[in-house]
Amino acid sequence: MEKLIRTNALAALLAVAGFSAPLMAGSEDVVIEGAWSRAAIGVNRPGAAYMTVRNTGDAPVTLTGLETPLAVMPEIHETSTNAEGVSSMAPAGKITIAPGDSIELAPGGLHAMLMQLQEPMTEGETFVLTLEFSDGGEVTAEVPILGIASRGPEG
Ligand SMILES: [Cu+2]
Repeated sequence: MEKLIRTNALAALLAVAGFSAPLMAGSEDVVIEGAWSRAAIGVNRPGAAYMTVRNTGDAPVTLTGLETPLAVMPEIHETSTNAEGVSSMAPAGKITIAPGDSIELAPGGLHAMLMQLQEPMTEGETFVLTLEFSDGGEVTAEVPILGIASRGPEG
């Protein structure tokens, strides 16, 4: 009994000192690479942003949502093409990225849809896009706005 009490006291001490398992696990190891978006005329049509989201940690992470001052309703979408060759897009829901794995947000596939733009997307400017994860963590990227016909940072 005495030993049990001592063990609990030690555990409490370690917890206070920060040695317990962190509540947030995973999203602090997420890295965003190659973020970009296209300029758009006006704010009536939604914009889109593209990037690679890499999980460099050893625990899976789940992307649950987006936040940006540029758009009222940012959302991860996925474009798919049916048997007739007609493409459409729909919310992609939650996306889990395995340890060491990454997801591509690129034209024709997954993308960050920026609905209800608050201001026009002007070439040469940047905006902040925050990715939200199921562990409560957030990862923020500075997204450059490229030319209206751009196909990515390399052209
Ligand atoms: Cu979309």
